[in-house]
Amino acid sequence: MEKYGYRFSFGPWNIHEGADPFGPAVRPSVPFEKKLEAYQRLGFDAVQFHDDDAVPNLDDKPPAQIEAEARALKAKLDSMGLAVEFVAPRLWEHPMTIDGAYTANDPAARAYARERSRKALDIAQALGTDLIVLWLAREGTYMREAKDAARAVDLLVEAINDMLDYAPGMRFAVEPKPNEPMDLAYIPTIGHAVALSFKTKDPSRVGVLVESAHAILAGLDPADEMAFGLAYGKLWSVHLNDQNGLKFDQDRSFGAVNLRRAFDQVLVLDDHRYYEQGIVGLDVKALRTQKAEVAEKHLRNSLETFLWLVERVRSLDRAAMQGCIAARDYEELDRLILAHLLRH
Ligand code: GLO
Ligand code: MG
Repeated sequence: MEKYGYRFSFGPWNIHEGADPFGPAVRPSVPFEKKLEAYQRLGFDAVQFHDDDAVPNLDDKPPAQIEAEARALKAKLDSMGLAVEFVAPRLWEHPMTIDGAYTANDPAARAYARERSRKALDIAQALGTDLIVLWLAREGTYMREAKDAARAVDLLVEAINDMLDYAPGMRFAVEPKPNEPMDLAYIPTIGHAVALSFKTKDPSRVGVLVESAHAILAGLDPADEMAFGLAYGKLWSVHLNDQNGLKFDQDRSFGAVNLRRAFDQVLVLDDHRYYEQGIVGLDVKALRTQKAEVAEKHLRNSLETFLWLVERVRSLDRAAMQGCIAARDYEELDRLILAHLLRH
C-alpha cells in the first residue's frame, strides 16, 4: 500500500462492542492480542493508549508492577513492529473524578488526578513514547456557578507544570473538545489550548491534538484548527474522523459525512508536511449496526480515504488553483476543487 510517507495509528477503544447510552453491547469484546493483530492486518504503524489500556487496573498496582507490565507490553509491540504514538491518562472514569480531575473542587480529587497522571507518564516512558495526550474530559461543568472558571485555568496550568517537572523529556498534546461529557468544557478549541500552553512553564513542550469531530462540535472547521496548531509549531497529533452536525460525538469514519471537509484537512496537513512531524491518528467508531465480523471496516475505510485524498491533494493543478486565486475568482476555484474530487 502506497502510504505517501505517512504513518497511522488508532487506539484499542476504536474496536469496540457498540454500547451507547441507550443500549448495551451488541458485539463481543475483542481481546487485546487480537486487536494488535488488526493493526498489522490493516496496515497501521502505531498504537494510541490510555494508561489503563496499557496496564489494566493501574489504580490498584504498585509502581514497580506498573513499570514491569508496561515493559512487557513494549517488548510485545516491538516484536510485532508496532510503535506507540502516545499515552493518555484516563481521568474521567474513576469516582474521584466525578466533578473533574485537575479542576475538581475537592483537593483530594485533584491529588488523585496528579498521582494518576504521574503513573501515565511512567507508563509512557516504559513504552518508549515522548508524547502524552490530555483529553480534558471532565474539566468543565454541568453548572456554571459550580466552579470558578478563571481558577480552573490556573489549576490546569499547575497540573501541567507538575507533569513537566516530573518528566523533563516528555511532550504534552492537549485535545480540546467543547462538550460531552460536560455541558461546557474549559478548553474547547485549539486557540484555548495554545493559550494554555503559553501559560505553562515550558510552552515548547505543550502542544495540541486536533480531533475533526471536536472542531465541528465547536462550530469550527477542522482544517483551520489544524492550521492554527501548525502555525504555532504545536500540531503534534490528530484524531481524524467525521461528524454530522451538532450532535453527540459521533466519531464517524474520516470523510464519511463531508468529503470536501476531509479533503481540506488532508490539504493543510500535506501542504505543511505533517508527515515529517506527526502520526495520522484516527479516532473512529464502527456504527452500532455493524456485525462483529466486519467491525473493523471503519478503520480500513478511514485510512484508505485519507490516502485517496493525499493522492487528490498531490495531483491538484496548483497552477490553475493559483490562477483562480490571483484573479479572485473563487467560484472557479470552487469548481476546480469539486471537479478534481469527483473525477478520481
Ligand atoms: C473523546 C475523545 C477520546 C480521546 C481519547 C484519548 O471524545 O476523542 O476518544 O481522544 O480518550 O485521550
Ligand atoms: Mg479523540
